[in-house]
Amino acid sequence: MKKAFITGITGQDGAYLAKLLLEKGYEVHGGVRRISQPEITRLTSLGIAEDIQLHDFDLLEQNSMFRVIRDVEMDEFYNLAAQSFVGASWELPVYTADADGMAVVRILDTLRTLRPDCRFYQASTSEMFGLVQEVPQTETTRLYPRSPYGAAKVYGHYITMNYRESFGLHASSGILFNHESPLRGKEFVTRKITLGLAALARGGNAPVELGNMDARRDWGFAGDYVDGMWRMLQQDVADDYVLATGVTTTIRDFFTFAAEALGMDLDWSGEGETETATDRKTGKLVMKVNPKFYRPAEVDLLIGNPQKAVEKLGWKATVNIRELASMMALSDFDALS
Ligand code: NAP
Ligand code: G4F
Repeated sequence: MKKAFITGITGQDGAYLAKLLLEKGYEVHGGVRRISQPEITRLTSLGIAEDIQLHDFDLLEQNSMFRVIRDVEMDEFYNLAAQSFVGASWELPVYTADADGMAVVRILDTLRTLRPDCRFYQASTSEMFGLVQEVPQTETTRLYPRSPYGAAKVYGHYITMNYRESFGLHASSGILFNHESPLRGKEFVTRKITLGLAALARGGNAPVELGNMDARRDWGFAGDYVDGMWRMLQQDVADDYVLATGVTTTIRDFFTFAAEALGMDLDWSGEGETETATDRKTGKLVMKVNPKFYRPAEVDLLIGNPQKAVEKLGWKATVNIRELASMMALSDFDALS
């Protein structure tokens, strides 16, 4: 039986990956940070909380890495933990650099010392492309991060390549474009939209307040993307791969798809800070712009080319943007019954 260790197991991707690995017969271990009450609701909602062995682990604490790598004797190490909210990274730039950048070398160097044959996955991100230098983005597109989060992740990405090339570690980076699900954190724009619309559909009156409606993202379903992570670690030779759908959508269109799934018929008006959406059926204001959600620097367009992953990993996104918006909106609507 193979053993896997997942940092960030309490997060969206950690929960889906843990479920996938359990289904494949792995013994699954995960790292949780020492807070008064570990948040394991995602593991509970997938029905796997009892099947996982949890260990104290903090990205900022080298000793916790030493202990888990020595004690768990894992075959595969998935580094999914991070300060993952781009918007917060301008307020927490040093913490973000430490958690999303420096922590990666802490893990890699401990693996190199204690467990050099363990396979390693790094959660790299399309946010590294930032002010995009090529459309669509591939594994070789020049990086131009636009946030402290993106800059920290660039370090994590390059140090993963560096340990592969310097010490022969089986270390791969997945450059994953945005992926969402009903388990997505509530501050990310897709989930914020589906939660807000579900509350409106249940009789609420508070419009969803959003920032930049023109940004475009390549959104897929998280369940597909964790399968891609696992596939990367099954290759004989470690490498880096883009996982994406190849389709890009504005925030406005995602909002429209989610609203339609809940039976709304939107009337859009205004632009920029005066943009609003009203549901023609009820006359309710359902969206207004609040400039407090604008970012100091924006990533305007992300669209990935997953060809390498399709050809080498046999990976493919299976959920399109309308299906994703509908899945999330209906899940939030049902949860409010
Ligand atoms: P998420 O839901 O925000 O989960 C983040 C996880 O990291 C949580 O389990 C959190 O634990 C843990 N964590 C945060 N700080 C920690 C610390 N100091 N020590 C130990 N654990 C810590 O993120 P996600 O969406 O699953 O994303 C997984 C990874 O992929 C992240 O590295 C993210 O940056 C990257 N990524 C995500 C996407 C995407 O679209 N989802 C795309 C590209 C890359 P708590 O439960 O204690 O908060
Ligand atoms: O949902 P978001 O916060 O995701 P973002 O910034 O793209 O980051 C996510 O994807 C990255 C992969 O590219 C991951 F690495 C990262 O960990 C995270 O999972 O924002 C998406 C877009 C942005 O352009 C933002 O300006 O939505 C825009 N937006 C507009 N109004 C908003 C809002 N974003 C948030 N969170 N909240 C708003 O009210």
